[in-house]
Amino acid sequence: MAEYQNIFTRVQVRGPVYAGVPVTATTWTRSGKPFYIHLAGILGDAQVGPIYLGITGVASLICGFIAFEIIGLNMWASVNWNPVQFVRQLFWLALEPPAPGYGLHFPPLAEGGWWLMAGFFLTTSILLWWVKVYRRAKALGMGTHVAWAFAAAIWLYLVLGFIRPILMGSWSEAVPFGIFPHLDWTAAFSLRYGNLFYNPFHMLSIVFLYGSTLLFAMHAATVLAISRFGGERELEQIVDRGTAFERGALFWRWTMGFCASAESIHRWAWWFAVLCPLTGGIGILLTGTVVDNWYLWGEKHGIAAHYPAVWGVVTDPALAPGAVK
Ligand code: 07D
Ligand code: 07D
Repeated sequence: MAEYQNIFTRVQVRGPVYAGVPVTATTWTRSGKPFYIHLAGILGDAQVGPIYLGITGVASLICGFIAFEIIGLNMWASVNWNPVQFVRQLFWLALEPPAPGYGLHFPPLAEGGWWLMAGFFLTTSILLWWVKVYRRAKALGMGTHVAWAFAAAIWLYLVLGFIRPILMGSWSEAVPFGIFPHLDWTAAFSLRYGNLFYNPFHMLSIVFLYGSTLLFAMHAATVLAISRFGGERELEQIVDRGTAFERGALFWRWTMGFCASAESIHRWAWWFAVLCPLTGGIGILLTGTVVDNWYLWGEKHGIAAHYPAVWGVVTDPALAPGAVK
């Protein structure tokens, strides 16, 4: 029998539209009359809305919009307000942080001031969105797992653009806004600090990145494979015997001798996902502050080969007299 392995859902979930459980103890209420969209039902739940924007949600959207406008208008200005060039070169355009000479001072707007302002509004927007996520979870009587997972991503973001630049004493260390410019920054950062591959926290971050996709694939595949027995009703199946989940568990016990439980797999998935930016942030924080050159660090700790002695002692080229600081 042919298996259904399409990305689209098999079942259109449709009942009478409903607003969900009552919202208590809040100043805001839900907005929008819920309705059905067939396409939404192909991807997930067919009901759209109502949305709870809330005061923090609205404030976050406003700040996000301001940041987006500052970035976009600066990019547009950089091509002399030419709309065709703006669209054509969009992926290559940038709003760059201040030059090193400005340290942590506020530079003129056109020389990094706009970058600082955009960063301020983007960060405010992200933090307000975090508050919204946290408060909606509380209002629903849920755990705050989503908020803390989001916080792990925010940690890496803050290390990259705020905490590390402050420790280094210069905004110029931070990431520019721009699609390809931020990739150029990533490559340049790795080169400047002696190859990020030798940073053990970059290694750990990659472990959790790859591990997350592996766990996600195993979990999703298992649940889909047992959904014909009701496997997607995960929770009641954790303790019940003879369920779809027991079959899923048996599958893994038979294939590799050990299996997750319906609860444990989600704990593993959560931790793998969270540890990716958490360890990554530690790695970035140590770069340039504690370790100047990860290749030389690797040599010292026996994980990278020594250069042949014919060239004498190898020091970090970035620290050589006359090197551009
Ligand atoms: C699929 C959820 C949806 C999110 C999306 C991203 C924006 C940016 C641009 C206003 C998985 C929305 C994009 C809001 C709009 C402007 C100027 C999440 C999903 C669709 N990166 N990065 C991308 C960000 C860093 C790196 C893509 C953000 C670090 C590499 C996108 C941040 C380093 C590659 C993007 C950030 C780094 C990318 C797709 C913040 C090291 C790619 C992202 C806030 C970690 C890939 C052209 C994606 C690409 C890519 C956004 C930080 C490296 C534009 C918002 C500085 C090597 N990054 N990135 O799908 O195609 O994420 O680039 O820190 O190859 Mg990046
Ligand atoms: C960026 C968290 C912030 C995002 C937030 C979201 C919005 C969008 C959108 C409304 C991603 C805000 C959202 C604003 C609103 C809408 C639609 C998470 C972010 C808060 N690396 N590398 C990593 C690999 C190399 C470098 C991590 C692989 C080279 C640098 C990851 C390879 C050089 C940094 C990883 C590789 C280099 C990293 C990122 C292989 C370049 C980082 C984890 C196979 C030449 C970052 C410690 C993450 C880090 C990072 C993978 C190679 C540079 C595991 C697989 C050697 C500078 N690299 N890398 O979750 O933490 O990011 O490093 O070659 O800063 Mg790397």
